[in-house]
Amino acid sequence: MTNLDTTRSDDLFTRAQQVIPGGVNSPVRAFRAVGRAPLFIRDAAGANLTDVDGNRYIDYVGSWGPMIMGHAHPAVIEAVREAAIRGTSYGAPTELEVELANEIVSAFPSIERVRLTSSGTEAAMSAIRLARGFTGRDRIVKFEGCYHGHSDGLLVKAGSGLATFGTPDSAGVPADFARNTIVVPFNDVDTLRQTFEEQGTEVAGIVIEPVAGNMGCVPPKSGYLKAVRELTTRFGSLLIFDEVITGFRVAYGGAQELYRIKPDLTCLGKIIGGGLPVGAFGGRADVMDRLAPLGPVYQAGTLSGNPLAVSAGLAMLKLLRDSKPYDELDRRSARLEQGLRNAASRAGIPAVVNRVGSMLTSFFTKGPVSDWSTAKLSDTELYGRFFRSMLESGVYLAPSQFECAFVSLAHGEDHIEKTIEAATLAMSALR
Ligand code: KE4
Repeated sequence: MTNLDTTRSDDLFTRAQQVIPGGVNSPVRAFRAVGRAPLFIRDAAGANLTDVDGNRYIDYVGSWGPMIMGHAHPAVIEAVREAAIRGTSYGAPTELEVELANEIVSAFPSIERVRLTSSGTEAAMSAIRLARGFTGRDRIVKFEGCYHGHSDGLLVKAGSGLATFGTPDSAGVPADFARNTIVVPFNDVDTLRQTFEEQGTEVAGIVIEPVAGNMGCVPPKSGYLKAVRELTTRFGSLLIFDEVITGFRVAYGGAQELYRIKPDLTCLGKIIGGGLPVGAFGGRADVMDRLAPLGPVYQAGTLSGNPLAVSAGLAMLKLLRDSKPYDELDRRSARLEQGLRNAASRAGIPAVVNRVGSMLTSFFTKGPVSDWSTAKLSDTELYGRFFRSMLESGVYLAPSQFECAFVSLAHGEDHIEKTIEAATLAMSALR
């Protein structure tokens, strides 16, 4: 039952499904995890989205992370407009790319060289190829519940026994491609240590979301990232931080600044493109300089460093560098976290809220949620009901229990309080 008029969205969805698989260009957008048809968006500004039926929402998806300063920020829009007038792509180096590379290098001391791509998937895929090329080893370690884009070798789930070779987690991924990916639980030092004792000298690298965002928000346990760093150093494997979400999100220098860990390689995306298609990977010069055209590891991209995406990204990073909004983002997000927690306990609904900075998730389970095995105990049907009720109240959350809500600097006190009110109403209706 809904009192939202979504006539035009529904019509567009019917039409979209005739020509686009599932009617969407990325699966999570289909709203299948939350039991209703997706909304088609007309425009966005600040903290708000407006759908094609004119319904307005407080948006906590923020394009899955890039919109940390709010949608359609004037500085970003102006930068893109100015760049577009000079042409949309040259397929040749530009001064802007040097500027953005310098901005990233100065924000991330572990990054001495950086290469831009057009997506986070490309960044992670390329960083792994580079780790393999640099070490001459084939195996990669990834963590259950962490996501690094959709390259074949990363669409892998844990093998039959713990720390054994992975098996494909998608049709179309040959078993052979999965064989070199070892999948172990996140936040479990003992299993990781055992894995390295057994096969550490075969491991080219570990790829990890330092704060997991793709099983919902799951912070690293105290000392965990330090143990991961020590193990990779001891066995000569590279440590790859996938900071596509956390880069410039949880701190200007990402999770590696927050937790004081120096990875060998870092993947970036989302915020560094200001909402335009972008990714990046960077790190130690002795590793990065193995990339073509200097070295034997090939990697390329027609639109890598595209002037529009780079202009948007530069404008975004300058906004963040000059305003350093992280304390304010943390304050507002803490208020939201507390409000969500109070709403659940008042309604007697088992829920736990995990938060790092301005990324947070309410898990409908009694918790704690510290890895995929505990995250997946969440009541996804209840989350679906909560999502739909929040939508009716004008709040647009991530259409999946296993994603994050993102607070932007455009989410003022009024937005946060309205969200808490809506959550209190929604939770009480869940009983
Ligand atoms: P893209 O290829 O989607 O730009 O980035 C892949 C990626 C890599 N690493 C991390 C940590 C990521 O979170 C992502 C993509 N994130 C998802 C949402 N959690 C994008 C949303 C979608 O798939 O539609």
